[in-house]
Amino acid sequence: MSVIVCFSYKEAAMLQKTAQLLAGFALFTVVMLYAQSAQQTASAQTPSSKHAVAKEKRAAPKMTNAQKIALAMSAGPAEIAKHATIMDMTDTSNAKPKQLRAGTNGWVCYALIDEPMCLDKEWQKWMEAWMSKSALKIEGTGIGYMLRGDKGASNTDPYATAATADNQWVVAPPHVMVLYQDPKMLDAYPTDWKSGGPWVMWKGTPYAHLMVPVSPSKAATMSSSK
Ligand SMILES: [Cu+2]
Repeated sequence: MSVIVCFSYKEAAMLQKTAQLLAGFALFTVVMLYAQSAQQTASAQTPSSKHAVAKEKRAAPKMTNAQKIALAMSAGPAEIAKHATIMDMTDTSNAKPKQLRAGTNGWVCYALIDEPMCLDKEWQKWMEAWMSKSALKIEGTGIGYMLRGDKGASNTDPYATAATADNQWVVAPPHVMVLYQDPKMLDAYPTDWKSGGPWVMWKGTPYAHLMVPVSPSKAATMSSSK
């Protein structure tokens, strides 16, 4: 009896152990299945986010240096652009423009998507000051060319990146830009861009300049209301 008891006790203990083991195994299995499904979910997400990144890269224009140089040169008169230094500013996430070609005439043409420009020395100083939001001292007349027009800017806020209800968003036609050593010269012109004639952009800021449309076919337009 004692043996039997002992046996059955042992048996019971074994059964208990087995049950514990089974329960433990079941729990282990559940945990493993859960982990596996979580892993599958994660791996299911990985390719799609990779895909999104690839898509984004595809959307950004992949230009050769020759295309960037052609873009930059299209902003100015051929005789000026031909001998100008070319700077790459197609990658707006990269704050530092990269030189693509050295020039000989003191002009710099910038490869900017949808708004290339060719700038003389005074305008280059202007560009540096504007980009670094620093003071600017104009020491002579400055001429800049944007013969392809631009993709839009606020007429009042030099750092606006999109149209708002009251920032006078202007998409300019092909134009020449003028800087005066004496900024009071700008007072002779209106700030109204709708007449088709020259107007002052960013009046009252250190970066105020004259915009002179050179294309009669396209008047300056405004993409926001009024
Ligand atoms: Cu301009």
